[in-house]
Amino acid sequence: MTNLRCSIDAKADKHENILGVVRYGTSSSDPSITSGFPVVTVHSTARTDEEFQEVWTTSAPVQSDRDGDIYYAMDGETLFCACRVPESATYRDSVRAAYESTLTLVHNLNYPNIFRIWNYVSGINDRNSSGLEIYRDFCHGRAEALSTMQGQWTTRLPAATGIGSLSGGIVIYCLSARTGFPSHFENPHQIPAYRYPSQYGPRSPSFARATMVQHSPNNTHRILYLSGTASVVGHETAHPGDLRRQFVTTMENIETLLQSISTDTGDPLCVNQFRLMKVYVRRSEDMPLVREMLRDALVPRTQLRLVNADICRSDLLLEIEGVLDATDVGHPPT
Ligand code: 3EB
Repeated sequence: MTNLRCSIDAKADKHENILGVVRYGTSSSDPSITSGFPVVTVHSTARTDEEFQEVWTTSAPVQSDRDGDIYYAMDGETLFCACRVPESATYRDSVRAAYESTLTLVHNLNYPNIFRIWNYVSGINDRNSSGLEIYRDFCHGRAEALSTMQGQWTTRLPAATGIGSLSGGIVIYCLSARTGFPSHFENPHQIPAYRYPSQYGPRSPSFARATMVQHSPNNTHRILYLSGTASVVGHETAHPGDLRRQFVTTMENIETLLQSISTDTGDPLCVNQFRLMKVYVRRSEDMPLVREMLRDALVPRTQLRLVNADICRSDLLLEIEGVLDATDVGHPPT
């Protein structure tokens, strides 16, 4: 086992073992291998003062390469891979192909347990050339590919984020484990996304609400990857148009989920264990209020970034994802 870590704005120092760097910046560009590690760019902002990067490092030496359009790096236990689906009139076929290639690659490299996926979709709430919302078009192709996974595929779906970006088509990056024993969790107050009714599109979104992974020997280092979480109760949007209430419901969803996972696993989990939190806010004018509400909810060691982005449902104003250290007791540092 190796020690996987994520930091925001850490210098991507080539003396470290870097599995991947995700730049949230002012333009889109193709993924690449740069200085020996994959770099992928999400066009998330028009403002240079809002740029940041997410750096995934590990305790073991890394090998990187590319296979077709997929750029990847691996350390013997964790595989980071990234690709970009170019801007297109419809996405179903190209997204299905990208996901199929990713599934084939993780299988061939023998890192078969995908535990976290991010999808940044430009024009997510716009319509494709057939009049279908781009997010729904994307979900269609994703579900077609993931449903080919062996066994009961819905029980193997990892934590995910599906969110808007400003340009560049669809950027997909994921983390997959050789062992890691990922376990996936659902929120008792939310219908599993893969069972959302057909009013939300031809195929349901394919993800679990959270995934727990063991990143060290003897089960001593467990990390919880929280999917994008929003103000959805059952399958419906709660409090459309009301930012404060959506924030409260989103935090309640996170707390309910953490409580339920605690009961299942015996790991006491709470919001103090967030090491990293990314918060997507639809309207830029809401960002100061969101920042203020979060200040009261978080401990200082949580690395926090707010991103002005469209959310996959046009009535959602905010979405929160993060990484929690499940083996930390969760008390604020003294
Ligand atoms: C929701 O609860 C909000 O399509 O990958 C959250 C996380 C959402 C991931 C995805 C969508 C996705 O349905 C939307």
